[in-house]
Amino acid sequence: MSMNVGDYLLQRLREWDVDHVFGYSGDGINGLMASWVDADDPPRFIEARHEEMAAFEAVGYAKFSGRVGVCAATSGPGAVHLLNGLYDAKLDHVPVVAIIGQTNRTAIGGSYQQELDLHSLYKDVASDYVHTVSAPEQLPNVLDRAMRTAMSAHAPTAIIVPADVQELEYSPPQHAFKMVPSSLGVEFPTTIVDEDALSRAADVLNSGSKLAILVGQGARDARREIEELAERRGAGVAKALLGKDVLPDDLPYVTGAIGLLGTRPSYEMMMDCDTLLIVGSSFPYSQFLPEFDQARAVQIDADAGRIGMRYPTEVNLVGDATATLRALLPYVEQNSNSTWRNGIEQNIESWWATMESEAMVEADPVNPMRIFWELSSRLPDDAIMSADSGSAANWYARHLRFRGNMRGSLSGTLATMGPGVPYAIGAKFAHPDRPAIALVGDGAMQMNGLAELITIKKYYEEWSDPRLIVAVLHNNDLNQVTWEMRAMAGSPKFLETQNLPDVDYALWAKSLGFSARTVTDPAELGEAWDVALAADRPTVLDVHCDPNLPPIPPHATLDEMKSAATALLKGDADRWDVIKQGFKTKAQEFLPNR
Ligand SMILES: Cc1ncc(C[n+]2csc(CCOP(=O)(O)OP(=O)(O)O)c2C)c(N)n1
Repeated sequence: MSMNVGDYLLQRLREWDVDHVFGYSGDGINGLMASWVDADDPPRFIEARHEEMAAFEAVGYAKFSGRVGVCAATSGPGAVHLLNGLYDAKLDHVPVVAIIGQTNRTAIGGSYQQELDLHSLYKDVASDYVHTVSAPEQLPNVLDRAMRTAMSAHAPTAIIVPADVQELEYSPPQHAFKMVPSSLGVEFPTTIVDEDALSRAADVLNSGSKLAILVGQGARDARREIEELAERRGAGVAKALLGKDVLPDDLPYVTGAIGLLGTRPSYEMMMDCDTLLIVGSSFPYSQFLPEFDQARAVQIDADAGRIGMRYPTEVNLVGDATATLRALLPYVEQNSNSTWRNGIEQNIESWWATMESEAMVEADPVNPMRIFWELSSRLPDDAIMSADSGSAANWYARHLRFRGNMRGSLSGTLATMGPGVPYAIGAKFAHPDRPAIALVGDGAMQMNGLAELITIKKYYEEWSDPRLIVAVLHNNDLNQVTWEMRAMAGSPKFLETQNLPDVDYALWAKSLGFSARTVTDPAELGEAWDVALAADRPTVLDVHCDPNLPPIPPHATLDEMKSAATALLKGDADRWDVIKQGFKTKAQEFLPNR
């Protein structure tokens, strides 16, 4: 039976085990969609409300499944809309393949309708691989390379298929001149450096008595090995934001997040350690790592191009995190001195007590930290969390205690607003049997989340576990930036840019048939979470929370404090509430519960 290029493209995706393609229609991909009409799933076409959301869903799917995310969009505007989601993939090193339409070959170069120079447009975002299929014989190779390159470079790649090419009869590459054959699949090596390098690395780690370990998303499969190393050396472990789910927070030596959104125990551990091991992280803020001459350091990373550039490390081991740690462990000596480790454990214990007191500080009406605190103890062991960029990212990083097999992610490097809800949708397609929870500011909700609730409505009945909870931090403020302006620019809140129009998020959710609840009393929060976690459908929790609690890091510099004070003196509309709430919150760090 003859097949056209669109049919073959779907067949090839199926052969690559692609289950879902997140996208949006348009005549640039009409041929492909026509093929979908007759094709059996997989792959299933999942339609978002906007191509940027489709790209975020592909990124969320890839992050939570460990597989390649695939998205599709029409030429011109559809291709433009995908870009922010693809940049999110690029910066967080996530494998995503974008399939994009283009005007017919006969019109290319003719300033035709919806014709853009897609190669120039995608040159940066898909710098690892972007090509146009202009003849059917090219297709297997271009698609297969896009898949393999996305996997090996952990990056977005793109294939452009003009609309008329999608409808051409497919003919495979011949055993002939100027033909490029192709093949499916790829097996990656497990790289480990040689014994001499392992022994040099171990010498560094064995030389100190105060080891700090920093893990990132590249250490995800190495949980057991990191635990063993930390136990043997009496070390503490801090987690970069994208590595929050690498180790559970109930291990007594896990200090939690690091950096601007980080914890005090992580900060203090880095300031006091004498040896440092970085595994699978490219955490960029060196001011949160030890002073450059303070610690002897080793780094393990799969990518030689990104190792040794965040700290003056003595030994850089390029290799798979799990295999390298396994090979390194026999060289690592037992540290019998437990003083360092005991100090870290005490810091962590009092830190969590402080977090609880901060979350319980009275606010007007709800303290946003309490949303996270009440959720934390109720989280099912298999929950998948997403957080949006905004104040939610701070509370996600600091207040959620991960246990069991919990997963979580956010836009770590692009730090774009908008992926909270679509990531959770991607998570549900990756794991329909697990609950997903999106923690999202009202600005992000107005930007993307409200529309994407419609996508949830379209699909949730297919998920074996229909729980997808969206918690909205309803503060009528673009709060994170309001605080950045105060703390960094010494500028008062600019009402014109920072205040948001009031929206009834629960009402909108109810109109879609979801379970929904508006929370204005902190005492109701626990029960609201219980009901949402027991629901037989998606839930929106619209929590009216106080914008005047500063998402100030526990180690805010004196300059930042002075800037914030100056901003308030300059006539910030919320100054008295800010002063009151800021003082009450900060005071918890110094109260006896520490
Ligand atoms: C696409 C995009 N636009 C703007 C920003 C800058 N920005 C970062 S956080 C933020 C405020 C987010 O407000 P909201 O979603 O309401 O959350 P809140 O901080 O108020 O909790 C803004 C404007 C961004 N990161 N991404």
